Amino acid sequence: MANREAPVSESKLQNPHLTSWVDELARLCKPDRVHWCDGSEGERQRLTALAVSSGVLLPLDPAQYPNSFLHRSNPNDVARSEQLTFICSKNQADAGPTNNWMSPAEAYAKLGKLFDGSMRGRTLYVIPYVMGPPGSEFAKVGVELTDSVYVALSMRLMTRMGSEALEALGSSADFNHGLHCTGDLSPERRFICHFPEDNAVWSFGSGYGGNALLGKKCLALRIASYLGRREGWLAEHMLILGAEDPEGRTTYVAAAFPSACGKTNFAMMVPPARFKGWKLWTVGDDIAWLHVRPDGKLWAVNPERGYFGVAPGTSLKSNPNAMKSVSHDALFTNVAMTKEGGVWWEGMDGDPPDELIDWQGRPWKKGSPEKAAQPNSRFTVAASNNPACSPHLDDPHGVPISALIFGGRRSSTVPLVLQSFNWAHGVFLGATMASETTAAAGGKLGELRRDPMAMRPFCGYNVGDYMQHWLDMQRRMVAPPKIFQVNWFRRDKEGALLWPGYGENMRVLKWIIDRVAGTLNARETPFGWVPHPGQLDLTGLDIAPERVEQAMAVRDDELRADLESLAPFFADLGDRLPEALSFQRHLLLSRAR
Ligand code: OXD
Ligand code: MN
Repeated sequence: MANREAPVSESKLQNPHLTSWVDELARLCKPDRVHWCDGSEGERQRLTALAVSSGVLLPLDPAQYPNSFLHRSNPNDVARSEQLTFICSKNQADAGPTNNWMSPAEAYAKLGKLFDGSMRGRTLYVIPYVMGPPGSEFAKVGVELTDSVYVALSMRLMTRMGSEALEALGSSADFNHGLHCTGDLSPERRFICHFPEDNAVWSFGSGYGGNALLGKKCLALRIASYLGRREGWLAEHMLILGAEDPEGRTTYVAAAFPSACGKTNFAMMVPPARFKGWKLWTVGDDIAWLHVRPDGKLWAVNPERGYFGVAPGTSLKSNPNAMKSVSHDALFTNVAMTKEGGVWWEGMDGDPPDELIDWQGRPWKKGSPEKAAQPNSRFTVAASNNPACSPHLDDPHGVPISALIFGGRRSSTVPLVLQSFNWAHGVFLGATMASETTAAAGGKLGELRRDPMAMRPFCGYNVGDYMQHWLDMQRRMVAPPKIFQVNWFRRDKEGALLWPGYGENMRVLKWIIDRVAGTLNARETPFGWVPHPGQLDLTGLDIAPERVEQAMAVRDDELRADLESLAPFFADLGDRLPEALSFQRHLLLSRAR
C-alpha cells in the first residue's frame, strides 16, 4: 500500500466508506504516494511550489499578477470532449438520444484496465469537496481522486475543498465517487464516464477543466441533474444574477446560455451610465441548483465558489469585473504570455504587444495569422475576487428567482427578447433552444444545434424525461418565475451584429425586471410578449433605433421555418417527447401564417 503523506484526520477515520473506497482505488491505480487534501493555505503553497518545480505551472510576474500562474495543456486537450463523454446508465434508453452510452459493466471494465497501475511514480490526491453553500440542505459532497496537482489546485478555487468537506460528510456514504487520471492524454484512451445510478464519475486521459475538475460539469450538472429529477429539483447550466434598483430592491434572475455565449459576462455585467444607482450582483456564472422552498418560490444556489471563465474577448470594456477578478490569485490556462510575465489573449484591451509567447510556449509576433491564446483558454479564480460577488453566495437558502432566461447564439430568427405566455410555453422555448457551436467543446464551430436549456452536453439522463421534469416542476410552485428568451447575437444581411451586447444587455434586463414586477405592458404576438416599439430604454445608446427594431423583430416566416425544423429533433425523442411540448409546437405553428 502507498505511503500516506498527510496526517490522518479524525473525521476521515470515522468514515470507513471513504477510507475503504480510497484504499480500493489506490490498490488499482498504484500511486507512489497518497495525499489527503486539507484545503489549507499551507497546503496550497506546498502544492504550488511542487507544480512550479515540475513545470506544471509557470509563475507570472508577481508585480503585475500577484500569486498567479500559467498552465499550458497538451494541444490535443484544450476543450471538453463531448464525443468521449458517456452516460453509463443500466438501460441505454435512460441516457437518451443526446448522450453517448456505455453499459456500466463495460465502462468499469474498460476504464478499470486503463486505471490499473496508471499512477505509478505519481501522487494520488484525495480531494474531498462540497458543492453548494456551507451548511446548506441543498449542498452535495464529492470526493475526487486524481493524479493531477493542477486539478487539486483548481478544485481548491472552484469548490469548498478539504477539511470542511470531510466535516460535512461525517460518517455518511452519500458522496460522489470521482476518479480521475491524466494518463498519456491520447484521445484514443480518453473517456469521461458517468454512472448516475452509482453517484460516480471515472475520467481518464484528459487534464482539461471540464473533463477533469469532476465537481463542475460531471457532478454539479450531469450527476446532479439525475439526482434533481429523483429528488424534485433542477440542476441547470445557468448564471445567477441579482439586480438591485436605486431603492434597494433586488430582483434575481437565472439565465441559461450555451458554453462560451457570454454567461460570465452577463453574470458580472456593469450597467451603462443611464442606470445610475443600480447595482448588479453575481451569485454564479455557470451553474444553478434550483429548489422550491416552503414559500412556493424557486430558489437558486450556486454550487461552485469560483469561476472557470473563457479568457478571449474578456476586456475592461466587455467585462471589467472579470478583469479585476483575474488581477491576483488567478490560474490561467492556455493564454499567451508577455515578455514581462503578464498574460494576453485576443480581445484584451489595447493593441497586442509586438511579441508574445503563445499558448504553446512558442514565440509569437504581432500580425501573425495564428492566435496567441487558445480560443478556449481560461482563467480560474475564486468568486471572492469579483468586486460584484453577491453577499448571498454562501447563503444556505440561496436567492429567490423571479425570472428564468434562455438565450442561444442565433444569427437570425430569434428576437432580442420575448416573454413566454406561461410556464409550459416557457419550457418549450428552453427545450427547443438552438445555438451556433463554439470553441468550448471539440468539434466544428458555428453549426446550429438544438441545445435544450443549454444542457445538451450536461444532462445526465434522457433529455425527453428532463423536459417532462421541467414541465412537472410547475406543480410544486405557487409563484413560478416568469420565463424569457433572449438573443444577443442576431445579425444584419451583411453579417454585422444588430445589438451591442455586454453592459447594454442591462436595457433588456430592465425590461424583464419591469415585466416581472408587473409595471409594464407588453405587445402580444403569436409567439409571446415583446417590448412595444420604443419601450426599451435606449437613452445614451449610440445606435440607430432601426437596428434595435430589426433585432427585436418577430418574423412569422422565420419562426414558422424554425418550428418546422424541430420535427427531426422531436422525432429523435420518440416516446419520451412530452405531449405538452408537441402540443405547444402545433399551437405555435397554427398561429404562424
Ligand atoms: C464551461 C463550459 O466551461 O460550459 O463552463 O464548457
Ligand atoms: Mn458552462
